Amino acid sequence: MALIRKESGEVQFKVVYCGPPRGGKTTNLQYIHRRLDPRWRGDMISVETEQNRTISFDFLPINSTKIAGHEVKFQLYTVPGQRVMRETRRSVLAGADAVVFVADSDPVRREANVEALEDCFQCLEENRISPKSIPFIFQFNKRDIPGAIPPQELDEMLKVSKASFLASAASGYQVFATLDYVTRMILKGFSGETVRREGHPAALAAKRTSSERITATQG
Ligand SMILES: Nc1nc2c(ncn2[C@@H]2O[C@H](COP(=O)(O)OP(=O)(O)OP(=O)(O)O)[C@@H](O)[C@H]2O)c(=O)[nH]1
Ligand SMILES: [Mg+2]
Repeated sequence: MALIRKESGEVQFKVVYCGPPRGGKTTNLQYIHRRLDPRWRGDMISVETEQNRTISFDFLPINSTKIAGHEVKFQLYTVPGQRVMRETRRSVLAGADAVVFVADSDPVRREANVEALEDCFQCLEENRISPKSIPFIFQFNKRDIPGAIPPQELDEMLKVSKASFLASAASGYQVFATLDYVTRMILKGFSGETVRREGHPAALAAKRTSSERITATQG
């Protein structure tokens, strides 16, 4: 649920990237961090093992513009995909305003996708969040893999009835499109009206990326 800071009028929304182990959740946030101008984002915090596995979560705060007099911030989180990290997944999903489910298009990951989706739904319900009550967006990642699972099959397997994003997070393809969409869905629900495209940092970054005027930023 959106956190509204009364003193500053700031509104924070929590977006959680879920999905099977090694599906590309962290890669999504790393790309956003690299490409977004530091004025629009904070530092990324990751807790990893030596093998780059997320053992706790990744966290990346990004800023938006003022909406209806409120300073809007999005807090992006990833859950750790490993089966044994379920308790952490449940904690990270507490208070989620939206979920991006990063499915793995690798043909050998069919079962892992289904298992992760069921786990994600259960974790939300244990936090008293109905998956239908929040924006729940599907990103089919790793489309660059030879023999990638056809999108229609992923739709059926994961019972996806809405639009999904075909992405390659490793190259950044559709990473900002996914983020842009999910933040718009949140804001639509919040303000009751569609946000003007010009004022939205994710949209701005995506525009710059497509015209190749953005340069990678570190920090
Ligand atoms: N080929 C390909 N590889 C990718 C893509 N996205 C991510 N990867 C690779 O997949 C591996 C796992 O990516 P991560 O982002 O760490 O996956 P994760 O979902 O955060 O994994 P956990 O934290 O263990 O749950 C890494 O080696 C990435 O480079 C993609 O679009 N295509
Ligand atoms: Mg990770």
